[in-house]
Amino acid sequence: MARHLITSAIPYINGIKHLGNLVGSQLPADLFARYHRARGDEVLFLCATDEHGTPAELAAAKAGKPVAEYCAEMHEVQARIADGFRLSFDHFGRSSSPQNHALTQHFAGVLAERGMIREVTETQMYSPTDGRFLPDRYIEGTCPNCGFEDARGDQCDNCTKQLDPVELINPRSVISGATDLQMRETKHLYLCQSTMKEQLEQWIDTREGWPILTTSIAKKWLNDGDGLQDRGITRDLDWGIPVKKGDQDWPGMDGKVFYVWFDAPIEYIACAQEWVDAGKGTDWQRWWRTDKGASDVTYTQFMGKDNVPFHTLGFPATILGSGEPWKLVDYIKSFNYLNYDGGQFSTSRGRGVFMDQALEILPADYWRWWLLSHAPESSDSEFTWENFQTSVNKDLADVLGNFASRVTKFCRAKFGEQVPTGGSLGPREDQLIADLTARIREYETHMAHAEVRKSAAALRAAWVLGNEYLQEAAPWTTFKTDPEAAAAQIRLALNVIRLYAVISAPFIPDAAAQLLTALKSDDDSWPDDVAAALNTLPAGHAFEVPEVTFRKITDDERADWQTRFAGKRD
Ligand code: B3M
Ligand code: ZN
Repeated sequence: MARHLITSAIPYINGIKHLGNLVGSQLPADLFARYHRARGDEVLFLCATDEHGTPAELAAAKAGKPVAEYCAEMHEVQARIADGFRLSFDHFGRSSSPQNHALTQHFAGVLAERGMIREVTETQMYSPTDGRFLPDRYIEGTCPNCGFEDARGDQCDNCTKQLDPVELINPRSVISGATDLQMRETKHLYLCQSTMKEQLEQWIDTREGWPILTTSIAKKWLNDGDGLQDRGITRDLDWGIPVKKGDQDWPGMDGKVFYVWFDAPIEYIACAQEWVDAGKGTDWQRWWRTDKGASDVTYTQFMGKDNVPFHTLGFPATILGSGEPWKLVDYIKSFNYLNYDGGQFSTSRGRGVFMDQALEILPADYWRWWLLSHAPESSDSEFTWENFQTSVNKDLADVLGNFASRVTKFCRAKFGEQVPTGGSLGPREDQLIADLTARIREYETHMAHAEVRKSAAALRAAWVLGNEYLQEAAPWTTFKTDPEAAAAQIRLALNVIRLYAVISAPFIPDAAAQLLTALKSDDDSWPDDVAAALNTLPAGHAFEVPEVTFRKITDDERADWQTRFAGKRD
């Protein structure tokens, strides 16, 4: 049995994500996980919340809550919404878990022992009033470039210039507003990834079939400017994983924590430990340690393009640098951005649809279908309400939903609510079976390569075949002259509905389950042999006409939603 380890980039804890975030990692990862489970493969699908770093501290301060409490609450919120979208994580962990603390400190200890970490003394802004060093985002002041008064230490939001906090005019502490800031010396740790340039380059060059988006970003970081830089892996924050060498204190590192991008990918591993500790699994090492059975695992990561450098260089540097037998990623699937209605999604301005809002207005499957069938793979893509309305109404309501509804209703009217008996299949039916087989094999090929849009197109094409068949065979006409032949056509069509439910489940799990329930079938085995699969429901098998599987989106709704999500979230 093939074994697939699948991870989605772990979303930041501060706030609810928008649909662009969803389609950039969690949703396609879920599609892939569901598909492999449906094929009978063994799957471990992991995700978590990314809980450290300045954004978490700042968001908690804004919410007026202790950061640990804020993170615990937001984790629950994100878990509930993920559930609403039917994201089928085997475990949804937390990067602040004790498991990740221990593992991150372990990696730092091993890397230090192997000479992969150096200590660097730097000068940094210190606030006597706050009694701490201030990270870039904790300092604001006037932009030297445009005069904007609330420029952040790392960047001016007004003119977008990247800044160093020392360049700010009249710098002040974001925490207390104190202006008596001083430059003081402090020590930080750097991961010596520059020494691993050749090893990383060689590894990337030998990956086969990786998306161009992934390798081109990795190569750019390897070779641009001065090439791969050593990376600071510590920060002056209260919230985070305390800097230690394994379980030993690290002299001179009191009060410092690891940089969020050092510990976040390690959570992919820690999450598997959390999964075991939560009683959901028994052995995490056979997924993660090549000396403990993980060498036959295929590991696929899903993420947005901005996360690629950390996964092609940063995390592999941690893994390879440790010299320990950890499983390295086999395939990195990355995505471009999804734009929103002529602009960008904006969390700060509340522009676009956020995950909680999406579920308030329509069931998960509508969103899943649109997002996946328009996934920003080869380039950025755009969400427009017109396009959303058209796709849902056409693909889901007119094609798939309508097929299921026409066939079952016709059967009920003429033969009753059971699969009709009699008649036999002719050349037209053989052709349908052959065409479906071709589409399904195509779908499998695209899925195997995590080609999301192409998989959606193949699936849609399979749905269309059913409608075309129905149109041509016209059982309602056949019935008048040859009821036996119509019975055979409808028997096949009912089986096609079941087949659609099975192959569509990775995209639209709720609708698929609803169709199987209506057909009173619990056989969701994959149609390796399509002809055989179309004999699953025998003559005489009882079924029910399903409730409306997909309803249409009206023009009024479309116009209403367009206005509602144009700006400021209420
Ligand atoms: N939290 C960034 C993001 O959500 C970051 C991903 C971490 S993956 C280890 O886009
Ligand atoms: Zn500026």
